[in-house]
Amino acid sequence: MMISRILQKNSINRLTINTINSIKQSSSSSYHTTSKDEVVSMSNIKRNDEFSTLTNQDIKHFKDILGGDDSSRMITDKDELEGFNQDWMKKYKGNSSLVLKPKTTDQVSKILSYCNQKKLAIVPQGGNTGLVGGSVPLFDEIILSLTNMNQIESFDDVTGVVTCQSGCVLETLESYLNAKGFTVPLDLGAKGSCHIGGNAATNAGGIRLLRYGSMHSNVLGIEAVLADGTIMDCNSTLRKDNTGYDLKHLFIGSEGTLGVITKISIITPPKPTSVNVALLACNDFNQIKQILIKAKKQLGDILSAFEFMDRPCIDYVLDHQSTAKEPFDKKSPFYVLIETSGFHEQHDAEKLNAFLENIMSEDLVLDGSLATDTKNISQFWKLRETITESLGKAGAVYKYDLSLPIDTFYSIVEVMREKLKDKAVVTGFGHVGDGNLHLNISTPKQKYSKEFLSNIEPFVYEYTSQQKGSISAEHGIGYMKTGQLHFSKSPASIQLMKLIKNSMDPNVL
Ligand code: 2HG
Ligand code: ZN
Repeated sequence: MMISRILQKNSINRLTINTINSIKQSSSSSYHTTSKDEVVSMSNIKRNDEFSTLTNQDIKHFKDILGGDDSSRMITDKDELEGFNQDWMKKYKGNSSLVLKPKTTDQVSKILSYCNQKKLAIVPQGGNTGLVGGSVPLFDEIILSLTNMNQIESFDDVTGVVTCQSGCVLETLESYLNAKGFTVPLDLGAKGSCHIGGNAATNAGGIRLLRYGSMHSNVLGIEAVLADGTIMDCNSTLRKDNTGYDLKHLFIGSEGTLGVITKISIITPPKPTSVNVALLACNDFNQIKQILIKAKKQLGDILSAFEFMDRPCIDYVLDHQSTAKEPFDKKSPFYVLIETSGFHEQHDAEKLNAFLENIMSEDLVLDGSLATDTKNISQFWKLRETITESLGKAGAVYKYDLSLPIDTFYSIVEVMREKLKDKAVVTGFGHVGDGNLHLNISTPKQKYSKEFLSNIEPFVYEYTSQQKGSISAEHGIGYMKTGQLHFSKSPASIQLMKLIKNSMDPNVL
């Protein structure tokens, strides 16, 4: 029935759970910048007419499965469909006429089994916060929203393992765990909207990866429904289980191409009780590199985030966030945000202070400020976490999420500045502690344009490939990078992925 955009570019039919990764969506902020056109016209791929078109009889069948057709179970209203058909950047847009909102794994299984038999294309959708067009239809695929699958099922305070349905919002899960003295080992700007199932499906990274590792390290079990409706129960809560292939890992980061994740078990750590954040101003990227080396050695186990942003990022935040403040008296080319989290206030503070004194004495920073209380900590984080939203408010942004070697980490930003001159504002920020650069090329007050895109692609991908980096560090492939996988994966790897995909979803056309 379904086909992955990763593996076969020219097909519409896919089983793609939301590419959820970033963009905080709080009720007070809106991400929808005005009047952007789709950067990628859908005309270069054709709807495959071997797939069926939805009929009233199909809708009736779904109504029977879901136990009714009120808007909490399915959506057919044109206006309501709008938000499901397009991504938050208004960059990718489909034309679905039906959203299904199951509540149980059994309902998901019945829906997929029916779609498989009838050759109806389907796209799973979580919080729809992705950045690569992975969670919206390309054509008229049915949207399978996981929103109603939001129950937290169990928590074990000895092992720290929490089990929940995949549509649980990350922030809701975090609040639930905080009340028990635990925390989700994942934190993203999009936590207010993204779903834990989407986080797993896209192997979301975020700001805690440095401390706790990726979803591959923290997910113990997954229940997923395959394209033919088979319920695959890999939802173990065991820390150790060495019986054959560890199949849950197939679903993590597969962006829904192999199945719809319906349930998940995650091992969660105790919530740190002492948190400090330092904001530093630096003159060049080499200083950031030296500070990172020292932070790893001197802060060790209390280091929980190491983020950087260049000056243009700060300018965008100050322009678009009314409560953001210039952090220091003098502007600097670079800023580093270091977070420590631990359980011994005095010990953690001493460690951090010794580290800060050391980097100051070695002239690695121009200025610095330390926040130990919640209000100031969140002010510092705001400077980092609202960059994406602020860039989005300015106009069309071309986003590249790259893993690069630390020695050449920032060069691509400089190369692109040189290449584009005054045609765009080139910014760099991201999870430098994890070797992950977010290269954002902003064209204020402009719409997405294919012509402009040709100044950037395939150059950025070729450059990344030459550096032996990754063209997608954490945002996934989605629609955006379907044809670019070869820049980061060998032909043999792509071939094996196709084999896996085809064996799990034989209706690939
Ligand atoms: C972040 O780290 C997100 O803030 C978004 O991954 C990055 O907007 C981006 O390019
Ligand atoms: Zn990121």
